[in-house]
Amino acid sequence: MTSDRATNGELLAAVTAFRDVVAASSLPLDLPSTARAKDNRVALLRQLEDYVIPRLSSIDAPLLAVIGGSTGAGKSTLVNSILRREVSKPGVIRPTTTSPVLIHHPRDAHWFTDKRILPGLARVTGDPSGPDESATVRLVTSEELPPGMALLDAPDIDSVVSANRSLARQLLAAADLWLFVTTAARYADAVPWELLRQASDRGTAVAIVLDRVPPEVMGEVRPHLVEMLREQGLGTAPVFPIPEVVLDAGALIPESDIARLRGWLTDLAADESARETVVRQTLSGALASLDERAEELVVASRTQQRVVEELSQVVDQVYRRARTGIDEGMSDGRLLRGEVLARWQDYVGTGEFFKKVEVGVSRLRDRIGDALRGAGKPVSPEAVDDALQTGVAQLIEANADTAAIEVARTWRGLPAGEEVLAVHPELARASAGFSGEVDRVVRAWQGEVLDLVRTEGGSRRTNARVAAVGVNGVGLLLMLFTFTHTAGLSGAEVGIAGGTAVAAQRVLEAIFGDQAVRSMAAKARAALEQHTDHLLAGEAARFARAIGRVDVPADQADRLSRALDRVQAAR
Ligand SMILES: Nc1nc2c(ncn2[C@@H]2O[C@H](COP(=O)(O)OP(=O)(O)OP(=O)(O)O)[C@@H](O)[C@H]2O)c(=O)[nH]1
Ligand SMILES: [Mg+2]
Repeated sequence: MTSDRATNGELLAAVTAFRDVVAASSLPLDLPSTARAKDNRVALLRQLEDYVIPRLSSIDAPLLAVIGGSTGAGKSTLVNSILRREVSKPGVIRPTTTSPVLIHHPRDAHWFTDKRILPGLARVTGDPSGPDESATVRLVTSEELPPGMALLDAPDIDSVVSANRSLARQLLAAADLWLFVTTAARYADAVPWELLRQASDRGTAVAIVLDRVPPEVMGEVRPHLVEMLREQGLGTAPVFPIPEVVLDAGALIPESDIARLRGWLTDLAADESARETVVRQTLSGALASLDERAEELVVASRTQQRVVEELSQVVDQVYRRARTGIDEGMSDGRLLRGEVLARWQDYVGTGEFFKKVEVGVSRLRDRIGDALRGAGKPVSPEAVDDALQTGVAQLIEANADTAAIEVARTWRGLPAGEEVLAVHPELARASAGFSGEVDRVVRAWQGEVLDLVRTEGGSRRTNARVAAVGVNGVGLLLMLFTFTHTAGLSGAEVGIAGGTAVAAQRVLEAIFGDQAVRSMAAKARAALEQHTDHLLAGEAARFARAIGRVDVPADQADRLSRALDRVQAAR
């Protein structure tokens, strides 16, 4: 095997790099279309770590023959019979073997005491003192077995104990050779055949022990089994029938009945090139099977990536619409109707104020103060402020709530959306603290508008006018004007609210001049939009976080593809 060392080196490097990429990959979404790839990803990783990498790293290590099959098939009895002593306890209590027993020649010990193979299992040696410990492999030496080959007695493949089942599969995946033990009574069972099909798909070397065959059915059972093997692409697998004998507890199968199987195993162990053939067969089968499984993982990664993108796009679109909805609500004059209008009219007094506005700017200047003081009545602008605050907050909350409902509704129709929502049902509404947050932000904005009025006052004359009306009153006018001005509506165009807007505009212009008023309104509006964007971004981020937790790295599929290409090139 020395001639291939350079190739092996490159192949090992490529496979190790591939393993790292597979290990780093994830398929976090529960999609029906990628469920199989998810299972296969784990199996692929196992196969790389338990077989391909250890085998490539030490191509000269002894051949590992794993004895697998259903519980009670007689695996442990067979192993003991081959070795002519009890190395693995057989038993009547099913399942008996719960942790694997690995038997090797004393000279081969160094191959198995380290973690080259089955790194997840702790090594124990010596006779078992108590019950099997989980996650261990018992190492037993035997001179009966030639150097160059090790046997592993595995737990049952179709165990009622699920840990046994998965351990048995892991052990089979680590094998150079599967020695499948079945019985005359059970050879047609489904589970062993499912595993044999996998072995066939992966090109794993397989031999079958047809155990406990009553002599009178031998002529019928054996050809049937051979036929079944052929159908599954395992026509070349040798079959070793062993006749049923009466066995006392712990007794061994007579030498003569086991001789053929023993001979085959010891010949294989002694013949380096035959051993190499078996190892190479299983290794190239395993390497070849990487392609399909890796491709499946690549496709599944792309699918999941696309699904995550689809889900995120919905969030972007819906929240962009919410933003537009809020903008429109702030521009079309609707905020100035209803409660705001009623409070405004309380504030300025109905007919009087508008008459004063109509009189004209020059006279108005002198009368602003009176008008806004409600013709002598002490009226504060706060009631209008409150109404406006409520209106703006409701507009933002309603749009945010609709957006959440809309995203949830659309997600339910998309792959994986339902699952994410099942984990995060709170996403279907605006977040719990949102209303309070909006109130706080809108109030803060109102404070900023007052600051704007104070800083824009500028000249002494302007300051004097502001003072005449009161900062709060001017601030209120600016807010009202802000909600009509920026959409390009003139006061007259906004219907019922028109009077309000015209009044606000005229008074503000009288105080600041029209240029300054426009610039102040633009600033106030920009500030509110910035706050709104921030609030909506926070809401949208909840969805991003929910998918973020199941995010598929964007370049995962490409990285897998490239790593696989390198393995293929080195093979
Ligand atoms: N008569 C007879 N009994 C057998 C033979 N092989 C095994 N047995 C009995 O069948 C029972 C199960 O044998 P085991 O060797 O423990 O079976 P196993 O496949 O290792 O079972 P698990 O470890 O549970 O997977 C024991 O009571 C054995 O004595 C055989 O060839 N003939
Ligand atoms: Mg057993």
